[in-house]
Amino acid sequence: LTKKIVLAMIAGIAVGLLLNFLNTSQLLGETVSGLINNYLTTGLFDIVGRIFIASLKLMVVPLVLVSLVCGACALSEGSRVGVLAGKTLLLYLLTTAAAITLALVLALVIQPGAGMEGMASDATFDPQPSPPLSEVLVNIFPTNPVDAMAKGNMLQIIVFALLMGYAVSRSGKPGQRIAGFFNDLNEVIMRMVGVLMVFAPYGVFALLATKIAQLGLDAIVQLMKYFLVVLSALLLHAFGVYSILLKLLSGLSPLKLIKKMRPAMVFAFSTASSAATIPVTLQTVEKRLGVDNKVASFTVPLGATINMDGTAIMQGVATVFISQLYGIDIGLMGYLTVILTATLASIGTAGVPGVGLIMLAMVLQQVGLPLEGIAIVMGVDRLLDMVRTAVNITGDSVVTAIVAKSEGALNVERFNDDNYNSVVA
Ligand code: DAS
Repeated sequence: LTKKIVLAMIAGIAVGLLLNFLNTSQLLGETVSGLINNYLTTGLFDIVGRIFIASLKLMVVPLVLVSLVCGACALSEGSRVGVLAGKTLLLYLLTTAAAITLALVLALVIQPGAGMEGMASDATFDPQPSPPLSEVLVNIFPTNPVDAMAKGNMLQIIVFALLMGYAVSRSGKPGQRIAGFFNDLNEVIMRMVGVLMVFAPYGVFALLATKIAQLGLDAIVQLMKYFLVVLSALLLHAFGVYSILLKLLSGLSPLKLIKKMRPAMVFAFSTASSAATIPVTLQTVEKRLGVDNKVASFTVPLGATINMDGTAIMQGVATVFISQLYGIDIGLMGYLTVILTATLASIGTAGVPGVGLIMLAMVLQQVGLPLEGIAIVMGVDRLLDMVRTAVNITGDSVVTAIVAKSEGALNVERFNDDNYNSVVA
């Protein structure tokens, strides 16, 4: 299945570029291009792509709730929830802070916005209101679990599932019956995810063909320097920082992790949504990296929601780029504020497409930079969103492996076993 998914990704990008070329070059004339656009790009491919994302999102809430109740129940037997949560949160925040620092340094050295002041003139942007931090913290606690599930409020579902799992493990016989029920239900839900994965190659192909056909590459040409600085920071972080961290803190092989996480990375790239990719990330870290469910069921949904290193990288570069465009130097204190704001801002926003830009508005506001700058970077943001979402979930899986190994909840043989390559059971 993995080979098919990677092939589907490549085919999707190729077809997308072809459709974009046919559309912009009008090689086949106005009418034929119009037909292709209506019946393929915004027709069949768009429909298949949207159905694919919907099918993934369908499984997120039931999977996160059930697997986290099972995980919390197993964990609290060993009364390790607190230690596990502490380690996970600390690593998530540290990796995000490291990501944005790397991005700021790279952008300050390469100066992507220098000499491009002209672009700053006619940009306009009306910001979405961003919630104050206090609101974000209060909002983590659900007032109604059904409402939290209906809205897919991941942090609230995590809090409720942790509480329920803990209570189940402390309820004697009734608790054992409930734990048994949730464990069985978890098996069934994982199987449902497996069934949906069969359609994945078609979904990945359609999603990418539509996106690339509509995006095209001209926006990148205009913002080439900005695009390349973000891209190189993402790659440096994913293959450099994560590799060092994994090796240092767990002794595990970074190459094996990256190779085994490919399906989840392709899903994240195609959907540009960490939340929608949760079912695949969860399955991949459990079935391929050998991480025990009691750890993965906690660290993966949490990571998809609060750990967005790729997003923090885009924000770091975009802040420097915009400050250069407008000739405003925010100084060292400004950059320290950016690191703090972007790291904390990533906690309050879900992993869905484009959330990075909303958070960018929050960061720019904090340091007094004009939000109009967002309108300039928006053109290439869709493509960068796909890459940074893949980095986001890679960060989730690295921290998951480190924490699992430190908790003795990682099957090292399976992690090192190259043959174990099934994405789903
Ligand atoms: N697309 C977001 C995610 O799902 C990241 C972003 O918008 O920056 O992680």
